[in-house]
Amino acid sequence: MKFENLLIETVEGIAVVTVNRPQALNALNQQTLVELQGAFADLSNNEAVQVIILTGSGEKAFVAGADIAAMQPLSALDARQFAKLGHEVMGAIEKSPKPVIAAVNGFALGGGCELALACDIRLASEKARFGQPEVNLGVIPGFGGTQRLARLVGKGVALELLLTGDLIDAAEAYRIGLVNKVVPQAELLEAAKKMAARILSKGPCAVKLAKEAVRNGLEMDLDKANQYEADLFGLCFASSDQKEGMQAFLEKRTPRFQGN
Ligand code: DAK
Repeated sequence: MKFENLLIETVEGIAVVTVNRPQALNALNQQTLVELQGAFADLSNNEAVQVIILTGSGEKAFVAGADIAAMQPLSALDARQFAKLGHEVMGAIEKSPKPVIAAVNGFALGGGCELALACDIRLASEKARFGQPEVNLGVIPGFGGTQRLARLVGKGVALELLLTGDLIDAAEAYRIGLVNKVVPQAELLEAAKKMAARILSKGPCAVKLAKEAVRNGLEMDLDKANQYEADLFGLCFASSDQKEGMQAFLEKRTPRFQGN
């Protein structure tokens, strides 16, 4: 697939996907969403890619939201279709078998914050700003923000952000658990790559199943979720990674995982 609004570079198993519409602070229009959908389908099926980093071009914005100019004239049915496409993209990221790290390099507002929320881990630069300012525009989040934000930071904090539309800085985002780590802007991509490389060195089957266990388990009650975890734990023992990982430990050497 050819991309107009995305840059994708893969080096040593780590794919960096950059949303590249700097003239609109990387806002998500229909085409960008379709491209993200295609990119994540490709990358999720590409065996050469093991970890994905998602970021925005330039120093100002990660993604400043859904594209307001494109949304303004939509009919109710078109808006529903647009929201459906956004949900599909966020779902594709969340369900990707590869870990996805958001490297938030600036404004992550509205749909941009929702995009970061769909990722597995969020690293932020000191310049990052987060918010769900949709209420300023007379709408509510349309790409899962009311749900994923509340699940991540809790109902009260999420509602404060959703009802006031206030923006928060990276330090506050870290304090409320919206981001995992804050680093200087110049070090952001390197920090994301370093974390990706750490994940890449682990047993690939286990990494994939751990993501699956957390994602699906959170939708279940605790008893069912623990049973599900036990099933996936058992499944690890069907992999050569488990044999190699434990053998390497016993032989006091670094494991050589095959990912099967
Ligand atoms: N969409 C389109 N263009 C945008 C944009 C956006 N979200 N954000 C910025 N831009 C454009 C600006 O219009 C401007 O374009 P020009 O005037 O140069 O042509 C350019 O990017 C630079 O922006 P500014 O001149 O405004 O830059 P400043 O530094 O002054 O301000 C800012 C930066 C990020 C504070 C400001 O641009 C801003 O407030 N942007 C809007 C942020 C925002 O409200 N984001 C949330 C968008 S709403 C749904 C589906 C989806 C959604 C909701 C419902 N359904 C279908 C139900 C999702 C909604 C959203 O994400």
